Amino acid sequence: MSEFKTAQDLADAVRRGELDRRDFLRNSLGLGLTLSSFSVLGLACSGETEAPPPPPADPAVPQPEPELGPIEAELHIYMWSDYIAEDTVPNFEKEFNCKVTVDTYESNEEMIAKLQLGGGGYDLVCPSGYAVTVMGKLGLMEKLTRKYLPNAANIAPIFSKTVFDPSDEHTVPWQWGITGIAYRKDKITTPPDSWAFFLDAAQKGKVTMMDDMRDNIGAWLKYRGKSVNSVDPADLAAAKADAIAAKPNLRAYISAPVKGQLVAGDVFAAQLWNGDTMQAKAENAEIEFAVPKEGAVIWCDSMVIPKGAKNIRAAHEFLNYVLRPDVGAAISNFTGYGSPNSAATAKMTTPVAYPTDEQMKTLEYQQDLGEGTAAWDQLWTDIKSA
Ligand code: N2P
Repeated sequence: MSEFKTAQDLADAVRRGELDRRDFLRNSLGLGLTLSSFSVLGLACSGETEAPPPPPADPAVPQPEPELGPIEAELHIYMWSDYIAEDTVPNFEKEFNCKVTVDTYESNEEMIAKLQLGGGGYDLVCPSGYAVTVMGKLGLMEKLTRKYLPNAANIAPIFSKTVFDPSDEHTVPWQWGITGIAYRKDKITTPPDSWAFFLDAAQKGKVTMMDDMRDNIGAWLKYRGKSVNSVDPADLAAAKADAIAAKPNLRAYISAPVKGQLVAGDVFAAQLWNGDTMQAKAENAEIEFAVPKEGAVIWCDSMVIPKGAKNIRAAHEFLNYVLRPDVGAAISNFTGYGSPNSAATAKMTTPVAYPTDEQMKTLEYQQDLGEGTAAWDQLWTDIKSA
């Protein structure tokens, strides 16, 4: 017999904690309840009657990806300047009925600092490889939902499963390039073939180097045959001495915006990326690009969704859109950089060829400096204030 008239009364008593396990079972049997009735009433069943727990998810078996919901009406992008074709955004806005804003930055450090301050409300940002590692450590990235990126099949294998994103969880590669020297061949008799060019007082006031800690100090490390990722105090001291020795010759520390000064002839040579150099050359055919014999930085920038982004579906649609062969080709035709998208490269008028193994011997990808970052930050402050 049961002290309770109905199964619901019994369930309520259990929820109030008024019954121990023996009383619960006795009363349930008295009411003629079966095992399945317990779950209908929302009661857990314990002891001999307990069902085995579900097996833990096997990490080797991919879990289903989340549904993202419909595309939002807006998208906010934060990226390097002059890094997208003029019609990429307007065409996307029209096709997807989504309003896009694009803000620009001139260095990875500037972008990361803004995200760390919680600023911007951005849905996509464009870090270089080492900066993806930094962003990962700082918890600044959302995971991609790859089922919304079918066009990722167009990405060349060399730009997939990279050291900075081994499972392709966070990044879609954007453009790759090299940091070398842009120069006016009509103003400089011998093409610059060494970073020593910036130490030559004959260039005083007519040359610039980049306002970018990694590229600038990296160049001086290369000059002395060291890695662009060195954190060795002796290597850094030598780089500092060279950077300070070059400083009286420099008109400014300036990155992408130097293009106008090269075109106008106010600057004869500038440390610059290859693609930006090609953009300047499109306006003045006297501009050429050189890679110093000691070597240089090669990089690949990627798009990632920053933590807390609001327009996640729109971000995925934009990434999938730029991965179309014709859209990717138009972007690289404008920027002058290499496309990591093989289907896009095949459609380009003058594709930028990835360096040969021989050329790669002097080129180097940047890595996160880890605990050495503080020493580099200090070095850069010392150089700029010297
Ligand atoms: C954009 C160049 C960005 C390249 N103008 C930096 N990795």
